[in-house]
Amino acid sequence: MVLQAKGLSYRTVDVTPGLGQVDVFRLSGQRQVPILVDGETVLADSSVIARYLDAKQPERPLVPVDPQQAAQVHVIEDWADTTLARAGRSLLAKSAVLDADLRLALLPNELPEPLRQMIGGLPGGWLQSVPELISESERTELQITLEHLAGLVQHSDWLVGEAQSLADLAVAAQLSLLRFPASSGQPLAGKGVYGFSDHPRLQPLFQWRDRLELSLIQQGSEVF
Ligand SMILES: N[C@@H](CCC(=O)N[C@@H](CS)C(=O)NCC(=O)O)C(=O)O
Repeated sequence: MVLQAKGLSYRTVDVTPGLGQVDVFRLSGQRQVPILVDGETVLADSSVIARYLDAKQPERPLVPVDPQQAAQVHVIEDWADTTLARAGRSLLAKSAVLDADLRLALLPNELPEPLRQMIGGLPGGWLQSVPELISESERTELQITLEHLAGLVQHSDWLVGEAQSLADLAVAAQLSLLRFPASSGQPLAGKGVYGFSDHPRLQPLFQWRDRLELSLIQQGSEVF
């Protein structure tokens, strides 16, 4: 999203969990994605990558010059990368356990059919006993915060100030765990965490995320 926002040309490489992470480790010394490879420079961690790209391509700054706004962007980005990311991952994992359709949609396309059928057919009763990874109060807090954000984006397209910032991209990216965007393609698009993805008060937030994605495609086509 940052590369698109910056109008920088890039190539993405999908990483298969497990084996594919060996290459990630060899390149970056750690196993998580995303990593950025820019010539001799290899960077891990989305925040580090975003700041590197912002410095490399100062047009359309993602961290505002105004120190007060820059601080707001930092706080929102950090919340999105930690609290929202953790909650999103936990809720999605639990939903995938309970919902065979979602579970199948999340599987890589190249997975052999017999394995796909086995994973899709795991018995619901046994799976129901998988514990919640976040507490009920964390879930409620998340719902309240997301409703605040939904209210905010009904008044402005940007979470901070009068321009797109890293805050918008960080929140939009993590919202994908709760309701997959059109760019996820079929069969994932529109699926997500039951209770969030379909919550009426959160729809303005997902619609904002969808608008943002579309505008990023436009910005990405204006490569510098
Ligand atoms: N703080 C990191 C978190 C990266 C992260 O959580 N990556 C996940 C996928 S979104 C991952 O690679 N998980 C595989 C693993 O931990 O082995 C960032 O913002 O880039």
